[in-house]
Amino acid sequence: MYDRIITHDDFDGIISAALASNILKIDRYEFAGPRTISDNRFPITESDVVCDLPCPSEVGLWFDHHAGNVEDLSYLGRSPEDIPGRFDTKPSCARVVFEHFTSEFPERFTAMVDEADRIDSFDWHSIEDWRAETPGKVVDGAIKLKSGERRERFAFLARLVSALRDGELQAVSELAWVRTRYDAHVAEEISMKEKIERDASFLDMDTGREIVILDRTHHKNQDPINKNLAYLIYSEALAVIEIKSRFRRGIKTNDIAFSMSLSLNLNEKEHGKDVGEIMRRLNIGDGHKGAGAGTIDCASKDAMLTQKDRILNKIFKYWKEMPYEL
Ligand SMILES: [Mn+2]
Repeated sequence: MYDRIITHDDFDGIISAALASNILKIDRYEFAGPRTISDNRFPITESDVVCDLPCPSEVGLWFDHHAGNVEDLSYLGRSPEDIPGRFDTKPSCARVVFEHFTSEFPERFTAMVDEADRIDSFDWHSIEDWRAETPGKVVDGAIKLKSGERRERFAFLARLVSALRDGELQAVSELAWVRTRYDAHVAEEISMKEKIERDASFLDMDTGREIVILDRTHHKNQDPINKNLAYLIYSEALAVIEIKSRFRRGIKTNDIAFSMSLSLNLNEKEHGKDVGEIMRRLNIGDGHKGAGAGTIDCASKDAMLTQKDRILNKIFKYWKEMPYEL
């Protein structure tokens, strides 16, 4: 009935595919990011199962947990009830697939779904907890590896789905072909950390060094970094802001993007800091309590430099108005 699984190319997508593959006996997999699906760049038919991605116009089964995707459907006059499969606002799509077929899964899938919940919702108690090496995080790191060819990565992901469909998460995390990619990912993080160290600063008025600022706008090529790695250098900081130039067709523009997130160490506290609220007050973007982003278009480089300072000063002002302890 269904002959192909199309899934998000992240940990949650991979676990979702392993679950669906186990139950539906499908062994053809394709991987995509959300934009590829919403831009209709990937032909999908009624014989496809789609996981952890926006809902295509035609689909066999659709499994997802992103509230934003249901909102997009509603603009088209569609609702999840009319689409075969299941939608639920769970911490992971893997959880949605698991609950849909629940009693039919072998016990070993429980650990995978628990890990998908934590990894997909970034649900860590502290920085230490986030950094602790677990089987799930080894597999996640192997998926996140940036270097290498696309084709090679997709072949790895397909092999990974099959391995997780048939074996324990722990055993899969110990396979040499998984471990090699994980080790390369760890090396990439070390070089990201060095880049972060070079770009990091604090505002003059931020005497308590609460917000790490990673200004990457002076770089010609802004290779991706994981801004959370800043907490490994500034473990006492409460938030990180990354500022990047926006590119259009490979060309750097004067438009800039801010992304901000709270330290995981704040998860242990009752506090009033809210990044989404800061972005909304600035009227440049949106987000939730723990993370948010915004963009601002600038007519010239001078305008960009002025706006950047203005926005940073305002962020700091709004930040200080929010209580640290409730
Ligand atoms: Mn997901």
